[in-house]
Amino acid sequence: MSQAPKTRTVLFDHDGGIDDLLSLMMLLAMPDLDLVGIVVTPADCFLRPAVSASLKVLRFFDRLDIELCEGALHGVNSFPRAWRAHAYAVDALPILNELKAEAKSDAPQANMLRPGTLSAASSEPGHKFIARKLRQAAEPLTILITSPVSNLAAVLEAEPELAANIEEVVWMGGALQVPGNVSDYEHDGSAEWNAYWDPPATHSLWQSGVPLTLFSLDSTNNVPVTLDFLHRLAQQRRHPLSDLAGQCWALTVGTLPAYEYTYHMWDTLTTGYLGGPQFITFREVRTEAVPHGPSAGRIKEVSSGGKLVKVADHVDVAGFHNYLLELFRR
Ligand code: AGV
Ligand code: CA
Repeated sequence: MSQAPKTRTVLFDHDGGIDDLLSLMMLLAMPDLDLVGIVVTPADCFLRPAVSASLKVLRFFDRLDIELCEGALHGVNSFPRAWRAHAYAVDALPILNELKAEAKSDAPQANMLRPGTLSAASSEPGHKFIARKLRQAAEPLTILITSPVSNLAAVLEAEPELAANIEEVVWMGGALQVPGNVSDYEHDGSAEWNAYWDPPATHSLWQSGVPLTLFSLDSTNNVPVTLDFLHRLAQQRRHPLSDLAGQCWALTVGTLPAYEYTYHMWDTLTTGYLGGPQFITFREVRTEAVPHGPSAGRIKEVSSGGKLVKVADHVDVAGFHNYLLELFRR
């Protein structure tokens, strides 16, 4: 429980949800972390506003030098369209649309941020980008995935030897001892959405040798977005990053009761592990991923065989909240 955060070089694959964009802010605020690339996967988002919002977050941190690519692979089970639309609101937040004097920036992506010219920074498809970054890596990379795993699964299917250049895959996905969050025709509800978008890709990643740390719903169920936390964040909104984060979380408060009433810190807990591992305990578990059928996307514990993964278990919620509040004061 007491290890200090490691210095890491990180590739981030996210899918443009509100907590994905909050995760991007966290990574950019973490001192001991080198973010070397971003892929925006068209899963729980519409790609154009999600890419645009991501670039605006990079601009907010004056980090438009970080390469960003679009995911080109698609899963078989589309996310609910109302969820996919969340990035439009983040993209429209005034705090991300203030063209400050330094927008003269000669960074290559700066012109992408003017109305009417919004597009991705690079035309390289996300999975090719990840493969290239792994091939070129001088030291093993951490791959943080807060979206489905389609890109990494494709990379490792094509070039399994690249697994040697991965220090750790940290993924928000799955539900082991708790119900899933998918509610869909022809499905039994045992899967979590990131695993369900592309069950064959999830299954494929499970056949690979990469070290995997999993933030399933078992751990993220501990961290609903509470009004008490949002109130504390509001008290420090003189810090622009706290103001921005608070506005993003405020968008989640009205989440449709027809699905699940509460928005959780799914991706932000997962991302927080990179900077504050001391707030989380883990257990080692053998697991399998179901590729097809009524339990498609389910990740289940098995007593023998399967893939040995490190699964987040208990969360020191108060400690994690304090850590987030401190991070957003930067
Ligand atoms: O299943 C959690 C994943 C996380 O990566 N996403 C949201 C997070 O980005 C899907 C999801 C589950 N419930 C949702 C989701 C909800 N109520 N709104 C939006 N997305
Ligand atoms: Ca996500």
